[in-house]
Amino acid sequence: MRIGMVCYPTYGGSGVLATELGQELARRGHSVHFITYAQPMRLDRFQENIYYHEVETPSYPLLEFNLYTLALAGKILDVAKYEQLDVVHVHYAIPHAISAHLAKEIAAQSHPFALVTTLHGTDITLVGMEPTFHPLVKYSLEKSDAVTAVSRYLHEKTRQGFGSDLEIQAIPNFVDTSLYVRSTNESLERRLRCGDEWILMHVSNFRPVKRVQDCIRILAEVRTKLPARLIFVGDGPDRSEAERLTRELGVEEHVTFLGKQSALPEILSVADIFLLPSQQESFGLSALEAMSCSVPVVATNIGGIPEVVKHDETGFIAELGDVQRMAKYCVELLINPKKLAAFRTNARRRAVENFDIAMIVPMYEQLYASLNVGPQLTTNE
Ligand code: GMT
Repeated sequence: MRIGMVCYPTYGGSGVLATELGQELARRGHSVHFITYAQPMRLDRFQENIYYHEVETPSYPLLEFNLYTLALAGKILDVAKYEQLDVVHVHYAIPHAISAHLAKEIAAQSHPFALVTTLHGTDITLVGMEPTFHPLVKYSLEKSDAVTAVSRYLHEKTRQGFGSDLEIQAIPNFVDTSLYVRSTNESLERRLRCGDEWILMHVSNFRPVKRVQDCIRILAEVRTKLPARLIFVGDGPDRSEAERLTRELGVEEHVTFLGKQSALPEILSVADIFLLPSQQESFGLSALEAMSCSVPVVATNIGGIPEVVKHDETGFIAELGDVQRMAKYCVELLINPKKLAAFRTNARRRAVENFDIAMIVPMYEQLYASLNVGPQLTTNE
């Protein structure tokens, strides 16, 4: 099949997921055309069957505001026509689903394609609920040929917020468990771990919903019992406040900010516990990637997290903001080597058995095939 993949390239899990999906579809022989405003973060090597089309937004003195939504529609139209796309698969509804719908309408007679929209989280739970956007999102979901959500939680939330008659398929996020696997890297270990400190880790884009400050409070609490270090991977709006809080709590010597990094499996392999104290999380892809590297997760009982992290088995789940309890769970694991080892094994097993890329990507292939598009339609043109 010829698939157009539309996503946010640089920021967050929806772009990561779209890129990994596109790469796996390309390995399976499909042609995948990424259509977005910058090179997707994890699309950093040449791969057969992968193409990238950059969306450029024209500027003109009259156009005070960026017209990305329209520029994207125009680009989708162009790629659909010249690359004869069978499917355009958009990730994160706003504004991608609207742009793709507009392109689909214009292309309806000359080069029809199917539109698949995958919902990731705040496109439904936060931004999509804005009164200005809500009717647009609802309309674009109704007009998509298929809508998927990355968890059962998000599936339910979407039906509650946008209509119980909407047909939505829950297809969980996935991880390449052959890439995300625990490895030993002694020099990295030496650089990241100081002495006998346990390592807590958090990976995110530091948006307020991630509550990175809670990670620091958890560290401070754990340190009253055990030597521990917190390693942050990623960057974003709350980083400065996080740095300030480390100083306020007197733990600045025990917190490392690595910033944005691409060698995630190696870095995750150094962690003893992954922290995800989020306020909103439709799935928690970063937790899954950690679990795949045999790292147990301590997280909040929020959104789709319990679908990923099994309480008292692959990690622990606590109420939002309950820093004391999350710290207690960390200590409980760290002082009990047998339990920590068992949780590590369970975490890895859960990732492999339930969320491996080889199990989930065929679900998308089946979905595309069910839309009656593909080579059999294009041969008559
Ligand atoms: O919805 C967002 O806030 C953005 C989105 C993203 O692109 O980072 O994150 C969501 O999608 C991820 C991939 O499906 C999920 O793992 C995250 O849980 C989800 N984030 C939220 O729901 C806050």
